[in-house]
Amino acid sequence: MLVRIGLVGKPNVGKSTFFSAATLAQVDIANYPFCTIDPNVGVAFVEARLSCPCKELREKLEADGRLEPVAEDDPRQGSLCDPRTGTCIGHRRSVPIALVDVAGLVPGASEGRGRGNAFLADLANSDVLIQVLDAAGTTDIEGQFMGTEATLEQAQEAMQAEIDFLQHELDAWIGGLLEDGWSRGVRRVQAEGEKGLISFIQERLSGLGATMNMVNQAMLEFNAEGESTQQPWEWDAAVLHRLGQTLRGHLFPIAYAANKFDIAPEGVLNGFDQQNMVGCMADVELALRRAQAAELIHYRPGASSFSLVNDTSLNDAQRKALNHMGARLEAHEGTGLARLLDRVLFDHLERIVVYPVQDETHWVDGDGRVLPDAFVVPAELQAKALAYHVHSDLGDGFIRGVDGRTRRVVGAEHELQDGDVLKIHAKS
Ligand SMILES: Nc1nc2c(ncn2[C@@H]2O[C@H](COP(=O)(O)OP(=O)(O)OP(=O)(O)O)[C@@H](O)[C@H]2O)c(=O)[nH]1
Ligand SMILES: [Mg+2]
Repeated sequence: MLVRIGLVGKPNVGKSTFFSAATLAQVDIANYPFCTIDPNVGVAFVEARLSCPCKELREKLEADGRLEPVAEDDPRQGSLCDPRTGTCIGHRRSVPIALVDVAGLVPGASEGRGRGNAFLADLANSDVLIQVLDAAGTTDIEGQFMGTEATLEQAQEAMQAEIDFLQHELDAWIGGLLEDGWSRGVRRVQAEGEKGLISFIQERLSGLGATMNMVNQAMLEFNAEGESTQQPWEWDAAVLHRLGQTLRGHLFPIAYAANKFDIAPEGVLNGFDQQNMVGCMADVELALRRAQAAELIHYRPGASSFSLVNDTSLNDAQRKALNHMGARLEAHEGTGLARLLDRVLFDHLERIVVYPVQDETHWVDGDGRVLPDAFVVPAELQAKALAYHVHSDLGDGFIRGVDGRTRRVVGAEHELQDGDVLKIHAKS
């Protein structure tokens, strides 16, 4: 199961542009609101933080004299692996994630405005949200162009308003689901105490992907805040709304793409939590990815420069456009998209990349493919749980694992680290 990232935000901020740039899927992009109606789902690739283990394989083979050093013109720049999905070039291994581009959200969606609850349902199964913001401040809260340039202050205020309104919509949505039949439902489980309450809430919110663990965490936080001295079945709408707010933080962690950064006022990110927000130029990324796909340029997503494949094959307009983008790319050290996805996947969601193999010596599968799989899994996943990720039979029959580097035998509960190579032995 791929990690699922939902792109949300008000209309016309560049969600579809971001989606299209990251997935290279063809979708509708237009400078008017509600261009996207049905959600687009696609696969994007994120570069693993650590080098692919095929780097170590190569080093060993070279040291043993069994392999020549990398040739200048090697298109794979030395990579030896054979990825089933994604690519590996210069030992930079890419791993897949699912991106969901949804319709623009307008204030009042939780009461059914715009696409209303259908929109919210599109997001329900996302592991994390990226809210795309208009950092240029040129559109109003419903995505209409205002026809004027924003000052720094106006742009920042508009961004804050966008952040607040998404949170508000999510809170109202969750609060509404809790309110529905609350006192009756909670009374039913009151004999079971706190545990009954937690499972009741989890059931109410299971459609949003709520797990017992998430609800547990949220309740700990809610109780610590001392929000209510009443019994849960007496909680009124206001208390439930506050509970909804606390739950929202656990159900829908949000990172921010401050998009249209190319035309945003200087310093627009100042004052925002920049661990959680990255300036983005989705349309520049899209243009570069397309130019790359058309073999006009060499560009690696995330890079702060690109090179021309063949200068003479370009017309003047293309050359001019590429020069312009090159300058922006350099000034902003990349378009921001790859940086944001990297942070969301590895920092927010604390995922790691691990490499299951069938042969712990040569790091190949049964068909001799070198390091075919790079799995994105939660940090410290246990060896047996990884076996289940590979195949349920492998999990059921798990006997032991073998660390591909140390060759040490590891048990079912062995916790995996980023970049681990693991052989799994199972009863067949
Ligand atoms: N200047 C600038 N314009 C951008 C950027 N990204 C997107 N745009 C433009 O913003 C407009 C809206 O883009 P879309 O991707 O259709 O926006 P959306 O958020 O999907 O809109 P809806 O589907 O209507 O909600 C288009 O004209 C894009 O070309 C960017 O980084 N910089
Ligand atoms: Mg769209």
